[in-house]
Amino acid sequence: TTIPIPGPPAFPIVGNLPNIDTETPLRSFVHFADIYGPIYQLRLGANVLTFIASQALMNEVSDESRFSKCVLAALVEVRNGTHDGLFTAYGPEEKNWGIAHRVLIPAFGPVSIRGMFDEMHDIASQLVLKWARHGPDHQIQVTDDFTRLTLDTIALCAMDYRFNSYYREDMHPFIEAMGDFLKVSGDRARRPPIASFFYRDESRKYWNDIELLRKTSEEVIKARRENPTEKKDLLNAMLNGVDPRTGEKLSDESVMDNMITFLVAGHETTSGLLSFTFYHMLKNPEAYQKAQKEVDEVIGQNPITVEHLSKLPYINAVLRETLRLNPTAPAVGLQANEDTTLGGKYKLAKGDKIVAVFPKIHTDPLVYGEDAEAFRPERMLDEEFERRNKEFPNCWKPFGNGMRACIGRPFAWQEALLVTAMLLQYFNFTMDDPSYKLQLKQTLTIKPKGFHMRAHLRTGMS
Ligand code: MNH
Repeated sequence: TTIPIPGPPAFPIVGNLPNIDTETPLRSFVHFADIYGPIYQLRLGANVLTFIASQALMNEVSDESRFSKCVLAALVEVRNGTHDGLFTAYGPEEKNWGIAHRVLIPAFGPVSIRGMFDEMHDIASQLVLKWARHGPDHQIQVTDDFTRLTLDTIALCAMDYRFNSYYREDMHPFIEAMGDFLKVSGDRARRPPIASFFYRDESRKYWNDIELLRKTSEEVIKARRENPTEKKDLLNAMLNGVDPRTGEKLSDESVMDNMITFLVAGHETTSGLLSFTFYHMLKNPEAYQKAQKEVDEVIGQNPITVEHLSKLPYINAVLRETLRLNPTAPAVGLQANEDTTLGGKYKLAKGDKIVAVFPKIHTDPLVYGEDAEAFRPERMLDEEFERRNKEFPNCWKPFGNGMRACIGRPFAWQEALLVTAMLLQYFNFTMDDPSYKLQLKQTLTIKPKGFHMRAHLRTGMS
């Protein structure tokens, strides 16, 4: 026997839209889980969505024979700029997804990512210099400076392009256009299509921004074709790679779609991860001290190398614990492949849409116990991490699932380890406002809002 999925009553026409916090929808999704439990339903516009908020249900929807990724809400709008690029493709039924996936998997493999270490280090050094020169009286805009870092890093590593974000106050026109494009994509997703009539100016700028993103990408491709290099970057992989299955190469359109995709998918999430990492370390001095001690013992005052990165188990655990509590891509969309039953008693029809709410799944008390809400990196050290993942499969999913999981994970991990270690090596950080209370800023991703810190150069590191 099946029972109906619970949820708040819907208003006529608008459904549950009035129940949703417009600035931070995630807050409402967490709130409803607290009221209705690990599964509930909301009607948002034309969509009826089933939200899941426990490890058991996450484990069930991770079965790729029963469920697959669904492009939902803001992602549908982002498709206006990235089409069937990896992140916004509907799935293997779009041929370009398969070609790009197979060509790019090796390009994001451990060997290629290690080869990007020097360029990652180049940008990280620019950040260190900036904070060192500004000195301890400077109030650091944490997420802004980490966003400069992640954007400059992905652009340099992916296509040998320098935004030079640390050498300008404003943002590069490409970054400006991308930021506005993402913001408006989110806004568009939150209103009915009919409203577009009232947003003509916004709409004109939106499509112009997309045009600018595509024109710039086209120029980068053209420049590379005119001046070919042997560099093993993502652009060369995309231009020269041949799909082993079909024997086809990526079309120029597909290269452009994926170039924009890497910049979109590859910067906010990692920037948010670094921001939350420093927030948690400053709120948890014991964890901060252990992390700094690890850096001092493993690297000391020597220049950091790629070999050091695999010898930082505690910082590795800090990053995992940060993404557990603050998964910067906080939710993903799924759909049922066939009519099915979820959790043994909730009926879903083929095509029914599901939203996995990671902050709740990641704090399931059945998995993480009494202190599930606490920041305790020790629980994420390899041995316990692996034991838990065996006992509770799919309990930690900040990079998504299966064949649609994050292709950039090794890239993000190397970058986050390098930057965290280097910053701890060079500086002592303090919270700008010790009474700061975490608030989220939500776009496609989440970041800590209004989080500032100060950087004091450590002795011997000037
Ligand atoms: Mn990333 C997919 C999280 C860094 C490129 N990424 C995903 C998904 C999650 C995710 C979750 C699955 C989305 C979905 O199911 O709809 N990604 C992250 C996090 C970080 C991150 C938490 C950093 C921390 N991602 C990066 C970086 C890049 C990147 C860096 C690029 C260099 N991510 C992608 C791409 C996809 C993706 C591309 C889509 C893969 C596919 O579906 O084929």
